[in-house]
Amino acid sequence: MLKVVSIKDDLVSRLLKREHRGEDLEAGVREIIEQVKEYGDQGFWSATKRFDHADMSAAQMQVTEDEIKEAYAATAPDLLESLRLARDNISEFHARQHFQTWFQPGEDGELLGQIYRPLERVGIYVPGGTAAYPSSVLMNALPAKVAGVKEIIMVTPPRTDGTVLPLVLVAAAEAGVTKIFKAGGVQAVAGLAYGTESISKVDKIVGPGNIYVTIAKRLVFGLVDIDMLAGPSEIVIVADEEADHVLVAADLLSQAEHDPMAAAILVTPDEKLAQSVRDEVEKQLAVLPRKEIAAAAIKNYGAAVVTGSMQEAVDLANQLAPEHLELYVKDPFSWLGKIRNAGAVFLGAYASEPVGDYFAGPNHVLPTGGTARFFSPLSVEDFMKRTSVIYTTKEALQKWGPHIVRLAEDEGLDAHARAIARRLERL
Ligand code: HSO
Ligand code: ZN
Repeated sequence: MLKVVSIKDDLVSRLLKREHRGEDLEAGVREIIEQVKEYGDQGFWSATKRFDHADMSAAQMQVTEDEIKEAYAATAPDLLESLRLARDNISEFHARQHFQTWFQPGEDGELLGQIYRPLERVGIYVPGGTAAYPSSVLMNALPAKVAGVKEIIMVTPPRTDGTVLPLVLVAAAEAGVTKIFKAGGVQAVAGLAYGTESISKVDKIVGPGNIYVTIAKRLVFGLVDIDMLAGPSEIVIVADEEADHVLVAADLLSQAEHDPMAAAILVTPDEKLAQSVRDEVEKQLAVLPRKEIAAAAIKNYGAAVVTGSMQEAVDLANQLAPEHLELYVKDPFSWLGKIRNAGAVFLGAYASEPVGDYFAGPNHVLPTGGTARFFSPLSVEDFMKRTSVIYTTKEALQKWGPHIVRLAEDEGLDAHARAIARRLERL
């Protein structure tokens, strides 16, 4: 049952601390990473056998052209059409994300600037089981493609019969993924980070996974880059008396069905709305195929928080810093400027959260667990790196040199100072 509480309730403090770092699981994860690091493919196979219960040879692990063809054949034409339209919207949105290579000449002819270049090779993790989402394949691979990444390697755990969900393969092909390996879990992350005989080492690993995958990403960070540490999905809906309680309940459940630890929170100054949403959630839950997962989420991180005003509701939303924030209110644009922390904001009665999950174009890989305070949605820039450029002329060095010498000597770094001083002597 969705709990209706006041903003002062203890539940609200618990909602504000939704952390899922899993430090207690770290030792076990480290052990698997070490195994792959030390034994390469060999370590990899034994972990795959142990955790995915799939016994495959190296040759069977990489998805073949034939398997992709079979996946297309198994896909209904209208489903393929929807997937392609989603792909086009996502590509178009990401193509608008600007980042700039620039050069600025100075008054003494010096030239300063920065150059953006795509990463060479990236790894995309796609979860298996009930979280194998073709939409996430598009969301992770397309920004990499737009950035100009040459090699996109996807890993995804096989089902026990050694196959992968056909639409996951089709989405990968549609998004331009280069290679697909049927591998998942910590071992797949380690394989991508260290490289094995069959998997090439990548520069960055993106994509959500379970807590073990997330810990593995955190542990290999530095050796490779990672996107962010994704936790269970979250939705916060700020609604006023204008909102339709049936639709609010439906949107809460849309994220609750992802994970028993997903957060689904209504924040409203209207107590009557809170109560009717609570009753409606019960009603809709009863007929939801994934009702067990959704009911667990509602129990763990579900709430309808009643505030004293709209301003107080928006303040709480900022503190919660949710992955998804719906502003289901009279004049959503008048509140937009007041939203400081959210992965994605959905405005108005029609911008239901799944519009963003599947289709509109913005990325659905978003910061969770309050990390929207400092993380941003996955973007093209995540697949690029910057290099600074410095060209100095004689005239510029003449002006800058004495300052550099002074600063270097102060730090006790005489070789630095002399590298400059020797040049100044020659001028
Ligand atoms: N809401 C999830 C993404 C997703 N939803 C995939 C449906 N499929 C995390 O933002
Ligand atoms: Zn979703």
